[in-house]
Amino acid sequence: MAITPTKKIWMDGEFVDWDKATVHVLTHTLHYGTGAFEGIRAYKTDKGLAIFRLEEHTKRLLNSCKILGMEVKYSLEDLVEATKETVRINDVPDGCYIRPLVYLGYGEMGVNPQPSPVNIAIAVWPWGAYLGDHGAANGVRMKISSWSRHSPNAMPTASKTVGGYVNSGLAKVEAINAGYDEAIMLGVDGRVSECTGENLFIVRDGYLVSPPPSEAGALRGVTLSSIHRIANDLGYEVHFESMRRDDLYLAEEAFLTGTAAEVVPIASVDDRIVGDGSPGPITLRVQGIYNQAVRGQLPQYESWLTRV
Ligand code: PPE
Repeated sequence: MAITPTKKIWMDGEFVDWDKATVHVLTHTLHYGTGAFEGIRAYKTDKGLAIFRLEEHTKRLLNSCKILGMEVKYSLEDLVEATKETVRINDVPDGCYIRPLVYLGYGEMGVNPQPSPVNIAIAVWPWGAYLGDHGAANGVRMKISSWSRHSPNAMPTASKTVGGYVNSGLAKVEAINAGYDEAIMLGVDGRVSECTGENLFIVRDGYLVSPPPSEAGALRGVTLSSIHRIANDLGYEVHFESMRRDDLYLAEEAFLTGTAAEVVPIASVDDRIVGDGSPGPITLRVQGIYNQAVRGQLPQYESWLTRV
């Protein structure tokens, strides 16, 4: 997905022109993958731009760094402020995607990440529907990947680790090349984990089911937790249960959740049609509420928004 440049990128406390926001080719993270990132969205609301669940995302960024043993010299409050400032300074009236990145900079080579400087950048740009407008409206075609999700003892799955996305990239390419929209990955034990950049839910017997994040080696999604709350508020039970691929094949409804993707119905899994192939009623209800909540249209979810 092509990037539309904005004006400035925050780099270690300073705003740098978009075109000048570059790093040396011997930047440690570029070679060895130790780094962490976040994906956040700011939406247009009646009262100006609002960032969705900024604190939760920033906290997860710091937690990712903690897991990787990277010491960040900025506090949660500093990074929250820097993110707001970056959105403010760039001209994005219709909202934007926000990408904070903590990376190991230039100065040391060799696998040991410890001696390298810890740098941070925050960039924003307008980003449309991650899996396409057609997918968000009509559902996407999923393929179970032949690539397993990381085993949590090989790669910490609670951290949004830069290098961890090689696994996602392999699965994504395999799915796209086979004619699908997105991949679902199973853990090494064959249980359903998550998608390349999204969590997933199914509907079974009228309640929502999602794999338990730690056990399934899935990221603890901020969108997932938002959907959990929205579903409960609508009167639907949410269960975290491990599932196998046949649970996906037999789901009454299924959808995926992520900051970039938002809430996207799943039309089929390995060519088995989910439900009648069109977005199910529960999926449409939670998707509708989510789309309103992020845009500040529902007072009960106002605490999720940070006005900029
Ligand atoms: N699992 C993975 C592996 C993942 O990368 C994401 C977010 C999620 C689940 C959902 O988490 P949350 O956004 O907190 O609900 N993926 C980000 C990266 C997308 C990209 O291509 O880059 C995102 O959605 O911002």
